[in-house]
Amino acid sequence: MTNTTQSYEVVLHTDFPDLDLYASGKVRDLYRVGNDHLLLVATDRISAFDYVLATGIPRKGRVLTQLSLFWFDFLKSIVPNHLTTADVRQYPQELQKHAAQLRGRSMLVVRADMIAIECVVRGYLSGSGWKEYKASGSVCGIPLPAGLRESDKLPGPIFTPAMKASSGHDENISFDRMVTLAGRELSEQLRDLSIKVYQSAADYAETRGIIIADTKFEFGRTPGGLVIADEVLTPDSSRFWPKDKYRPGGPQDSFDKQYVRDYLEAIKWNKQPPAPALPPEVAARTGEKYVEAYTQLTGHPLPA
Ligand code: Q0T
Repeated sequence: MTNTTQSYEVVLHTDFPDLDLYASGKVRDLYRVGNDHLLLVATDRISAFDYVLATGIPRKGRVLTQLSLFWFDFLKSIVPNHLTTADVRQYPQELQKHAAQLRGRSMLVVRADMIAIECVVRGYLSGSGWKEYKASGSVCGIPLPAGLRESDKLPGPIFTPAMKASSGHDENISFDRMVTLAGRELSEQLRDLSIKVYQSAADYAETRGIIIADTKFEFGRTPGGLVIADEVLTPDSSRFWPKDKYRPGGPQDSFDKQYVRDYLEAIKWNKQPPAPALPPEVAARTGEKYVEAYTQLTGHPLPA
């Protein structure tokens, strides 16, 4: 058997000195393009236990971008999105000099007025939802049946909005609180749309052997109306669980970050900055898991 090792350029930081940085997240950078557009660039950065690690994950930015593009297309009859194009040849002239850096990992999107509430949908009981349920029997004010176990499937998907708190962490809020902040009509529209989008994606993913336990959507207003923005239904915005390993009654392994978490636990990192580097084989195997998530969900190899 021949064993070849492909090497990939890993991008930790984008470098576009001539562009205006609009916003920068843990793993993505947004640049202003003209008045009405933004360039969303997914790096190969990875976060674990709330910190961005010192090592990048080969092909991660490409997987997250291509997966978002897959879902935008899959969901287009349910919800309009912010995508203008991901074909670099169609980007404005001023971006062409960066074509090599942008190909596969970027999207040109319409600039939106973002709604400052994260639209979270949960189909399974995990993370902060499980914590809240254990303490109160409900999640974001939604009462749930007694006797549920960690990672159990809920009777139906629930909408559990959240907001960035001053700590930088997300804080779950009740639907009533969302109504106070965003108004009843918009809140009901976002709730109903979020649940429809989750249901349609989760039903599809299950046929491909992946459980989407929960996910977070972000919406914005554009001159053309309400759109789903940001990245959608990626491993960074969702919990993906391999269906064949699903065992309710405890936490589930993460489809994509498990090698990283296991390594960080093994070296007993105290989870305070600076975040450590990863051994090259942990980074490489994690990259393979991201690619596997893409291939399993879409049924296609990751575009070269
Ligand atoms: C946004 C206007 O984390 C974020 O960005 C990090 C790079 C979230 N974020 C999104 C926007 C978008 C999008 N997507 C848009 N289409 N229009 N703002 C800003 N921050």
